[in-house]
This record gives sequence, structure tokens and C-alpha cells, in this order.
Amino acid sequence: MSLSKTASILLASAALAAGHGYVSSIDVDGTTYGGYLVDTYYYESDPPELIAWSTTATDDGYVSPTAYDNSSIICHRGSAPAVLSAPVAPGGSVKLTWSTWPDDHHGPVITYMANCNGNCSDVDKTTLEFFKIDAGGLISDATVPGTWASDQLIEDSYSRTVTIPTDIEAGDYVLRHEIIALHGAEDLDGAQNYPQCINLKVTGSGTATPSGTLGTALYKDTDPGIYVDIWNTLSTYIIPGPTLYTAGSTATATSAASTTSATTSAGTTGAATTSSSADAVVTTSAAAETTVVSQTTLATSSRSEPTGQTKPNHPERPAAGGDLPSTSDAVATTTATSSSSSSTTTSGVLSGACSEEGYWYCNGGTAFQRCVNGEWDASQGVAEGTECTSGISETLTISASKRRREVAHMRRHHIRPDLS
Ligand SMILES: [Cu+2]
Repeated sequence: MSLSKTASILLASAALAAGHGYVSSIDVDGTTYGGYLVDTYYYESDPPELIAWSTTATDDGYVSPTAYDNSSIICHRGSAPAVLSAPVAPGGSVKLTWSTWPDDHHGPVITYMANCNGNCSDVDKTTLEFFKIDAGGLISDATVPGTWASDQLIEDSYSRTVTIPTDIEAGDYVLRHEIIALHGAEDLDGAQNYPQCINLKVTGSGTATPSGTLGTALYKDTDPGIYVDIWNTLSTYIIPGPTLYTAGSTATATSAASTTSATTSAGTTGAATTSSSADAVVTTSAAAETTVVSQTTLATSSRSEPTGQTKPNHPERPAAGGDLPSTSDAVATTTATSSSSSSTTTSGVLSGACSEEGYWYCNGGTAFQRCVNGEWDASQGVAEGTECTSGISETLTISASKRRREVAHMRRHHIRPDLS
């Protein structure tokens, strides 16, 4: 690498350092623990023992969707297990407080747990299987780009409090907490993941063993909650990752394969049920979801990122005026409220078993379904003014109409905040 390029990267890193944040303290059932202060501890020869995992992300940077199949996505770049664990009772609370968070980095805040099946301090992170215990997404879209869980986190003094499921079995767990910034996510691979991990020792006499998903299988760059244009009004935002685990559900490691998504039965009934399931997704990912999706077989593209250690360029905003491919007004503008969907989803809807987990089915350009837990989920209409490319494929492609794209283009120029 040339000297000048090295210098410019160093400058970029320095400029960034103030921008983002990390989890700087954690309250577990009332006891406060220090976070891994990456901008301090990384440079110390003898950093303190913590419940928080270390990372090498001294740039306060993120993990790009191009590294979703890389171990960097598990607990951030260069992460290593924490030595300590915080005891917590089932039903207990964990409050994660970030050092700071930029208010223009809107997006969901998601928390998972994974059983270490032994001491977490020497666990192989690539074996951890995560189940989602908390998720906040789009809270209100009254004003583009919307009010997001990240905004709520800022409001709550840069913190979010999550509850440990009341029924999980005792043992050592990694808690994986993450903000996903979507301010550039209208471009493929424009989302930014900021994962953080801590160790917990769950006490009690629970018996549930939720099935989980490997960190490297949590997301795909084309997920509708990852590749999404928040600079257009969204009727629905689908929080990425496997389904929320709720205590008392029957989704255990042994039964997950035979359970089905709670929304599957809505598949043939058209608009009314479709929109209600979409609403459930907008608020939280909670109510209707009772199963844990096992996605360990998700296809991943054959990328060859070396280690994810290199910080990607920081495209906080795409270059102004650049013409975008027709698919970029995209995927997550999916909505069930389009007037056309009510009449078209009644025919051609797939139901029952499917074999290609995670694949999408576009029905006649106007509605789509996904293969979830081995079954086709409910049909949803595409947003007004858009259409999907018919057929079954790994990627759902939704093209915007000419008119819609012009509106989006204007927003890109005039409404975007100037981001650092
Ligand atoms: Cu940023």
C-alpha cells in the first residue's frame, strides 16, 4: 500500500474515532460492570478483567454486510472472550449503556444470547448459536427517516434494557448486543453493524434450550431489514435476524425443526391478515413470534474477505447525484397496505413446505413470500409503485417505478443530513 493511501486511511480513522460508540457499562440485575473501553484498553499491556469481550475495533467502526459470513460479525472485529461473567437470574435485566451514539445513525437495536456449553472465557465464538431475546426496530415513520430503536436508545441516555428469558436453563451464556445503522443502507452493503458481547452466568432452574443461529448465518446483505432505504417512507420494517425467542414457547433445540412460523397460517387469506402480521413487525418483533428460526444452513455468497480487519471505507452517504441501480429503492419498502395487494395475493400464493430456506417467491410482481422454517410464510404485497421480479430466488428484487425514484433522488439531495 502506498504511503499516501496509508496516510489517508489513518486520517479517516482519526476523524471517525469520535463518531460512533461502544458499550461502556453494563448493569446486570442491579450490579454495574465496566465495558471494554476499546479506545483505552486496547493499548494497555494489562487491561482489566471484564465481563465484556475485547475487540480490535479501535476505529469505533463497524462490520459491513460484506463480512456477514466472517467471524467479525459475531462479537465485532478481532473479538476475544471476556474472562469474567455476570450472574443473572432468569427474568433479570441487563442494561447496556453506550459511550455515545450519533443521532443520524438510525436503525434497529437487537440483542441475542448463546449458550457457551461450558465456560465462556475460552469458548470458540464460531460455535456460538444465538437466539434473539430483544429487538427494537422502526418505532414511527411519521417523518422520514423515521424514529428508530437507536433514537430511543439515545433518548434513554444511550442505553437499552433487555430482559433475560424467564425459562432458559442455567449456564454460561454470551449476550450479543448490536446496533445496525441504516443511514446508508439503500445501497447494497451500506448497512453498518456494531456488535458487542458480554458474558453472563444464568442461574435458576429453567429448562428451555432455545435453538440458535451461528453468528455468521444471522444476516444476509439482501435481507429486507439490511438492504433498505430509510429515506423513503416505510410501511413496514422487518427486523433482521432469526425470530424473537419468547419464554414459554416450545421452540427448544429439539423441537424447532417441527414448529412453524406463527404467521404461516395467514398465507392464503389475503390482505387483512397480511397487514396485521406486518404491523406486528413494525412495533417490535414480539407478539406473534413464538419460534426460533434455525438458519444455520443459510446460503452465503462466496466472498473472500480475508479477516474483516480492514476498516471499510466509511460511506456515510453515497456520493451525491450518482445514479443508482434500479434495485436500490428496494427491498424493505415492502408493505401490506398497497391497494393492489388485496386482490392479487389471493391467487398464486404458495403454502406448505419449502426446501430452500430463506429463499423468496415473487408472485406475479405484486406480492412476495419467504421460505421460513421450511414453510412458505404469509404473502405480502409490494409497496405501491414498485414490483418484484417474478419467481423463486435467493434474493428478492424489487424495482421502483420511475416516479418513485425521482422522489427518492430528490430526498437524497435535499433532505439528507450532513453526516460525519
Ligand atoms: Cu458512521
